[in-house]
Amino acid sequence: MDPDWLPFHPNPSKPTINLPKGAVDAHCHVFGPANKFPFAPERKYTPCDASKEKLFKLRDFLGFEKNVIVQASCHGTNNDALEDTLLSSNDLARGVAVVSPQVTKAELNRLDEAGVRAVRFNFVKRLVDNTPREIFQKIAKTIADLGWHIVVYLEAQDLEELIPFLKSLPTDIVFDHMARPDVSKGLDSMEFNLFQKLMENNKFWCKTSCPERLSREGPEQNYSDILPFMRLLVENYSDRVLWGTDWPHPNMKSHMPDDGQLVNILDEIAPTEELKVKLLVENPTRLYWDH
Ligand code: 0GY
Repeated sequence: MDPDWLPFHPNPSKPTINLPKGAVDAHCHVFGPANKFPFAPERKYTPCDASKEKLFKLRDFLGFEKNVIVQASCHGTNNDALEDTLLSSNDLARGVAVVSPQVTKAELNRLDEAGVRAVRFNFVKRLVDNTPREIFQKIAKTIADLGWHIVVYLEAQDLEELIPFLKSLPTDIVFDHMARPDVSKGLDSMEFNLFQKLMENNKFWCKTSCPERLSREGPEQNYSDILPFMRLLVENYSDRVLWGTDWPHPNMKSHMPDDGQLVNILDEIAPTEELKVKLLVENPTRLYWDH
């Protein structure tokens, strides 16, 4: 792994809140193990192994029933580790793959059979090389036929330019980590207003996840500066929000979060049982299991 890599928390705390039955951790990853599933040569970072066994153990410990596992950039377009995890999950996991434009129908059908329900388009420059829009368009057309959707990872400052492209895509779109708002600009920034306007359109969903990446205040202050962004989205778009731990928290530099603390934050961003059930059970189930 990279010399400055921060491994995931070795013993997270037990959450003090009870999650609703059927709760889904809708954003997490598996890495390797590298001796079985090598990382991609074109990767921008080399993480520590984060196995399916560790992920499933954490799921049970935190009180989740299911996972949605997102293919991370360090595995490129080789989805073998993801597929292997889905196949050992007992139908308790679904996947978001990353595919090349050369992907065959047979490969897509195999991934679908394993539990993949979406592809991810990554626009974050420190993670991936630029992909031409025509390539994304081509992939989008192919996966739309399977009833899959598209997950996008981008940063707030790139949103405006991407809007026409995102609107042109033929499937529902899920934004990772609320399209990474800049917390220092506050709730009323041009970018966050634009994002909310986009969320008025039923085609768009978002994950109200990753306080540890977006907060400037950090864990000592319970990430309190980013929580109003999350709560606003959960309350205003309660039928199209998802939540995930982001375990094993790739590329964290400031600190490694305690996953139990992240779960407890759900009480702040989805303060009623009804909101929690939508965020953690109904919405991810509709998007990933009822298809
Ligand atoms: C995340 C965030 C990150 C990494 C990736 O694909 C990835 O490598 O998604 C990041 O570094 O911000 O969602 O895990």
